Amino acid sequence: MVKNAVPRPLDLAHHIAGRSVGSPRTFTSRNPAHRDQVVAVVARGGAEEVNLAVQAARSALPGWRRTPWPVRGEILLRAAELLAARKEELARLMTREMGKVLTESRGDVQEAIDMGRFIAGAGRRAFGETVPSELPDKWAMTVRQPLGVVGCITPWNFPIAIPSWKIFPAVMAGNTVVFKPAEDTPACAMAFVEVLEAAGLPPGVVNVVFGMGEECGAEVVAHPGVDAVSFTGSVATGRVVAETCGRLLKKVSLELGGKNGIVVLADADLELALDGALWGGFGTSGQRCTATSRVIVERPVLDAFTHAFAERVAGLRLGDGLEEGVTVGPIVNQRQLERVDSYTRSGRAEGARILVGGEVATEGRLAEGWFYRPTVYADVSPQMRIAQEEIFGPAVAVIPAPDADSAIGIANGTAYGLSLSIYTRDLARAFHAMSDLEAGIVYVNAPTIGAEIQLPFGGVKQTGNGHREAGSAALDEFSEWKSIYVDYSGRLQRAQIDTSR
Ligand code: UN1
Repeated sequence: MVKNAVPRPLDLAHHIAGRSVGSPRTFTSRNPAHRDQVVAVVARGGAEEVNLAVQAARSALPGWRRTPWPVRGEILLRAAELLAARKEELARLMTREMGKVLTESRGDVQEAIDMGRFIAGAGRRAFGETVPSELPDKWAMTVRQPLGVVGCITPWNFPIAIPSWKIFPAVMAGNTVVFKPAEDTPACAMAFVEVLEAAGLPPGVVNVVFGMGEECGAEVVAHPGVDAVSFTGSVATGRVVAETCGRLLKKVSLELGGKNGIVVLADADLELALDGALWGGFGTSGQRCTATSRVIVERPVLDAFTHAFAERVAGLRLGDGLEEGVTVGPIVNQRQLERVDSYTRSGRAEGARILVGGEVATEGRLAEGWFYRPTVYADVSPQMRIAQEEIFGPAVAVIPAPDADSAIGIANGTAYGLSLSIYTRDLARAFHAMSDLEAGIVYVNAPTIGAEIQLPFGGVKQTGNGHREAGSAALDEFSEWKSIYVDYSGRLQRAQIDTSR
């Protein structure tokens, strides 16, 4: 093969009970840096394929939940090691399929490796409680139980890491899975499931159905054979998922949008804050739930910060993420590109100044893809739409704050609460912020992105519905507690009654 030749498009069928299942209709996954390059031609599933996948997951359930936890853990550990062995290949596929620069794609695969290694340990550490009973000769304890068949619906922005947050703990806890990945990243999803099966996961434990949200994802959510749903995506879709699950009384965990912000106080190390805002705002082209899309700057340092920030942003290099030296990749698709641009128009109309960027980039080979120039909005007031709504692109709003307290107020003043950060050298201020910032994740002197899998991930307010993924919360999402009492006294003992004095 010629070096750098474009690989042939993959042909992707659904993966049900370990076998390929096609659909009459297909869709394509494209390289966002060169939209004429088709990465995969993919089966487009609906109710029928979802039904097959649910049946396969239900059939696999009794055997899988009886498989001992440590045995399940060993399979997951092997999967993590296989991911590590294939890291470079998977990272390249990811950059081709959704555009993030290669170093970040490697990080995405690494996050899945970390998650696999972490959760595999639960095989021998899935502790319950043993608590003394109030009655003699009676035993009281808890054990974790699987939920049953879990529907996992995942986004395109972390196409291997986010499936790993869900699927690793779901199968660790003894559930079987119907996996509906985002339509922009089917090849990454399939590669992840191939790794799981190569590691020894029995067929039918994880089944993949490809398709569109309304046609396919909605069927997974509503299917009576799906016991619980884990969804990461937009607030609008999350609401629909929650409504359906509410009606059907299914356990549902939602990880939705963010409007994350960095607070820069006057005493901050400005260089450090600039580095943080640049990485937090423009890493993954701003397409992270955790992306820094606001920087709230205390007046005394506003001009110095804004000027230096705009200069650094202008120096970022747009391009194909596989190319050396490129720091910002494309936007995942045309719809998202238009969405980002519509926010620039909105910002302008509301009186923000566009310091750099603010347009689609089309020079040279950039015209082949969906590229948006890294953008800084200045003079942004907290009520503007660009300061309130999730943009999910390479655009950061700089918002002036008269003092430290109002900066915290502005940071908290959105409907979301995923990730917030503060840059300050003042220890007391940092500790106050740790308590006062309304977010599931808080950073001090670090940007809003870069969560590690050993701590719980998730947010407050409209970012979710109170669940967390990964960390010590990983199994909670995918298991239920069963409280068990064993009375070996040989007589009827009445709790609360025979004990009362
Ligand atoms: C996401 O954008 O949905 O904390 C996940 C981070 C990454 C995960 C982001 N580790 O930025």
